[in-house]
Amino acid sequence: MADEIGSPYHGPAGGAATIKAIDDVLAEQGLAESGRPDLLHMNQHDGFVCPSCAWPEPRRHRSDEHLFCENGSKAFAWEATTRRCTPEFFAAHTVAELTSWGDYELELEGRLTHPMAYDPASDKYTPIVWEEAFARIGAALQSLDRASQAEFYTSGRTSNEAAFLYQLFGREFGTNNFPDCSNMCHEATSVGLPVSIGIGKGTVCLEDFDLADAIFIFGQNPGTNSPRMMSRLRNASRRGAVIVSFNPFRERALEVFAAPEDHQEVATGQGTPISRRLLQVRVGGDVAALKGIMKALLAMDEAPTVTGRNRVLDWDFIREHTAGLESLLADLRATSWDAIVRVSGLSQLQLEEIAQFYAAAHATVFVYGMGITQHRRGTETVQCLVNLALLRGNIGRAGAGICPVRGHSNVQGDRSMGIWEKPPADMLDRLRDAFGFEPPRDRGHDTVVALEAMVRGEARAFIGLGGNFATAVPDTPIIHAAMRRLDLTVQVSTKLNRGHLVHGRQAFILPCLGRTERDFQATGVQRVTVEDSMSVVKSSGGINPPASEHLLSEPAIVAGIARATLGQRSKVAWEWLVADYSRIRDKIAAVFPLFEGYNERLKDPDGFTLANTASERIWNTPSGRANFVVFSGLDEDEPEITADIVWLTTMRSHDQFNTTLYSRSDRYRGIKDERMVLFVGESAMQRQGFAAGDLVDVETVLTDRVERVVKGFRVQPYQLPDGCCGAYFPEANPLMPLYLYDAMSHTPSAKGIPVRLRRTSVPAS
Ligand SMILES: Nc1nc2c(c(=O)[nH]1)N[C@H]1C(S)=C(S)[C@@H](COP(=O)(O)OP(=O)(O)OC[C@H]3O[C@@H](n4cnc5c(=O)[nH]c(N)nc54)[C@H](O)[C@@H]3O)O[C@H]1N2
Ligand SMILES: Nc1nc2c(c(=O)[nH]1)N[C@H]1C(S)=C(S)[C@@H](COP(=O)(O)OP(=O)(O)OC[C@H]3O[C@@H](n4cnc5c(=O)[nH]c(N)nc54)[C@H](O)[C@@H]3O)O[C@H]1N2
Ligand SMILES: [Mo]
Repeated sequence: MADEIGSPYHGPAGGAATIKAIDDVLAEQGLAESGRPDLLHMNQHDGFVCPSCAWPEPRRHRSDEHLFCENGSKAFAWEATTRRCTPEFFAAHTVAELTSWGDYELELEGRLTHPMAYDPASDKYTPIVWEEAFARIGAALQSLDRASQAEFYTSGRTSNEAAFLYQLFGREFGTNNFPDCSNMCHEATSVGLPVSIGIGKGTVCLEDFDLADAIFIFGQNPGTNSPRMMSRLRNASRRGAVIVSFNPFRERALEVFAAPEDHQEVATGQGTPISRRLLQVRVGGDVAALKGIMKALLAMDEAPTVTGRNRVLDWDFIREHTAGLESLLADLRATSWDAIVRVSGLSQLQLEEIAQFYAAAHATVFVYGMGITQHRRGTETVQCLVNLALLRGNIGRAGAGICPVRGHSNVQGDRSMGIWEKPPADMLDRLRDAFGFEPPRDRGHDTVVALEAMVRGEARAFIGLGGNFATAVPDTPIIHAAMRRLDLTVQVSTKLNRGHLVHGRQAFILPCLGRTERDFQATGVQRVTVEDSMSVVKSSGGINPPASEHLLSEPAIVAGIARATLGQRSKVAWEWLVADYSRIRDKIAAVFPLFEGYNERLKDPDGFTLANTASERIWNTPSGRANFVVFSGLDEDEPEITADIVWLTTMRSHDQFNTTLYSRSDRYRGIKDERMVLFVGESAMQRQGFAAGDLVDVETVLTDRVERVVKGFRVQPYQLPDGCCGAYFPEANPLMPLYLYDAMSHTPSAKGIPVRLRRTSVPAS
């Protein structure tokens, strides 16, 4: 029985199971023969950048070093698959029928092969030739009353070249409406860090992981979401660095990890312990934990010793480089340990011990992910984390710094290319000078604002450059209804997904090349460029033939739509740019000074690193200093936690990439072939009288009048802090209210949803 409902994972993360998982996914996608040799090209100089996460690879690595991981292999197999989703498939299924399919089944159909247009008479997608698709899309966009009625969404797999052309098109068309996946992800970083340290990106490089004495990991699950980071953590742990993780879930890879390339660890099943402490902070309790550590640190700093004072704050750094310390100290003094303990779910002793680890470490790296950013006060939480770093001067020196782990492999690059609803004036000036048109100056729509415009019926057209917008966003039932009222939906995609089924009056699926495929244009084979989580820009070239002869590259598709929409009035030589991507890069260099000499600098096969002021201790803030920013109060997630409210967090399984499901299992959390699982802590189980395997309905506790219920989750008892539960994204997205977002960054609160649980009224089928 215990096995049927899933059991926790006892071996180390990684190890033999990883090797088997890679073999399994290659075989499933028809790549048993070709897959392994192809994977050797991943992240290598002559090959393609992994289409999965944004974790960087080492510079000047040995050429025989494997630079792929389990989940990168899944992403590769998912794209390089031999399965095809052809016009015959679409002829056999109406959209209404496909809507009843699961997300897993939809993508399993394989690569899209032909451009398709929705035919309302048959409720089916039918093939269309590219030029006609472009012409109809262009006509629909031209028919809008205002350019701002169109939403230009980008997902973070898009190359720099495609992203640059896309923003160029949107702006020449007349709008800054560029909602992107980053708005649901690290926007709190992009908004919070500039106030604190004057730049919206992380300050560390890979080598800092080898020099750090301590590594603190907040709300990030590297064993699943950036597995190549595990080798850094493993090395750090082995040389005695203190790793501390803050996570409501005891994620297996944060406990112990066996490197798949270490034959001994694989053979013995003995991994390397990773976290010295894994603190099961409550969902939304990170600010309280951070304040507790800072409060303990302050007490240590003030404690008299025989030799005078035992200074643990870096006073020289604070005096020379920072502003705002007094307010921070006043806030810490005014915050009681009782409150800290209650909200964090951690004891004073636990937090004091972490403060001691921190004080003993000469250099500390602060890693964080979605557990920090996807909260109602995510931006301020990021800033609170920076406060802790600044107290000991842990920014801008070796082995220390802030490490936001970005999601999609080029999400950071897309922003660098101007996929941004609030473009700086100087960027727009340079865009005008480079192309000779006047770009719009008003603020455009981010994801939340775009969704609101759809719900109000103001938005009329949606174009998605990659991704699965309709599935990834909050309040999915409400948004689906709104998107079905749009005049036009266009999706540039590699695989069939729910976004194609949630369509407007006119709808198009435009299939594109993936990163693993060779990209031929008029002047020959092209390479694209991407920027990783540590601001390293490098080039990527596909190795496989295209999945279908009818595919176009993303830059070619954007250019096709642009030409058809703007016609004679365009000032951009679209075809000329697409014929040779180095021409696009020259234009990028003209618009973005950080990319000066772009093509030249790419000659280094390791790519180049974009300048980062904060890592040089240059603080690009109005005061010219790094700022301590006070987080008022402790509760990241109001309203008050009352007895029957449980905080729901939503996260990824080990077998998914966002809305793409590689399987329905979640190895490290002991879940086999199911997704409608609700992880519930023992105390909540007892209070509610639930037993393992019970079916429950989850209802969002709200302040508006909309009912948000998802029925039929199976209860999985789990070791979690009191008052917390967890479910998978995107199954739980109907529970996530659109209005529940961080006011500063508009990041939806995917990691803090107040819910009530009750036994299911209608048995789930
Ligand atoms: N294989 C794979 N790789 C991926 C992705 C994928 O889906 N699959 N997605 C990519 C993308 S776009 C992104 S943004 C990243 C996401 O990577 P992560 O940031 O790791 O994202 P999540 O899995 O959503 O959640 C991270 C962790 O936060 C914890 N958590 C939840 N709530 C809280 C909280 O309140 N406080 C704290 N401290 N922790 C909390 C969860 O238990 C989980 O371990 O990964 C990228 N890489
Ligand atoms: N509840 C909840 N919601 C969340 C999150 C959460 O943690 N919890 N996380 C949020 C985060 S961090 C993010 S980043 C978003 C993700 O939102 P998105 O980035 O929009 O979603 P993905 O699932 O990554 O997109 C998958 C689709 O991308 C297409 N695709 C894959 N490769 C390519 C390519 O090379 N080119 C093109 N054009 N298309 C391609 C395929 O058709 C595939 O179906 O979701 C957010 N939503
Ligand atoms: Mo993300």
